Amino acid sequence: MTELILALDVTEKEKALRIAEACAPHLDAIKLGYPLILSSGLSIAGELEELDKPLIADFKVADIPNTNRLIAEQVFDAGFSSIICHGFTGADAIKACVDVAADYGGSCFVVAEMSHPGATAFFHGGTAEKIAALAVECGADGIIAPATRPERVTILREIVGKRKILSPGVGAQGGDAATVAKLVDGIIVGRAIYEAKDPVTAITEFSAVRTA
Ligand code: 3DU
Repeated sequence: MTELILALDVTEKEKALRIAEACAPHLDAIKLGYPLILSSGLSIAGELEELDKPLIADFKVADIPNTNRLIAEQVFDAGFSSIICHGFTGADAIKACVDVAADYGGSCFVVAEMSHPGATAFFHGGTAEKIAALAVECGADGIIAPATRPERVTILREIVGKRKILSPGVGAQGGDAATVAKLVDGIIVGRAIYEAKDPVTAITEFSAVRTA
């Protein structure tokens, strides 16, 4: 089974809450990032709590270990169950997020390779592989890898083994849900759901991956 994670990048709070509630029966987790948090505040996490779905904080944390720790503590105090950090910052910075996640009984995912076209400039040439290995070494729960490049996901899977791979880039960015779902533990879908005329119909189509 592959999890279906909704990327709730909706900057209008009431609309975000409405979509989350309507889609909740068809999803496994909700990922919140800067667009919604900056427009609605961190307290939106508390308002989503009643849906009883894990909340993933996609802040792609990328600072020194102490600042990463302070950010991660805010995230878990707000009610999130997972945090996403960058990995190019190195082992100590990753570890800071992993350690806070463990303290709260949560999880930490490390961005190994991004999904947009420009990501190849820095993530290719061995960097994504190094980050994935570092994520494992630091005890992270998994990595983020691009649905837009299934062949890269396969390479990164070799490195992370049974650790989780969550994969954004399905739908609006061109990634194919069924193809990537076979390779990863969770697909992350945003615009293809929340920009659809009927988000519930849209998410129902993606939710086939949950039973495949
Ligand atoms: O393209 P979508 O609208 O389905 O949204 C994808 C989400 O995943 C969005 O929140 C984006 O910030 C996040 N993401 C990527 O798209 C690619 C990455 O490498 C990492 C995160």
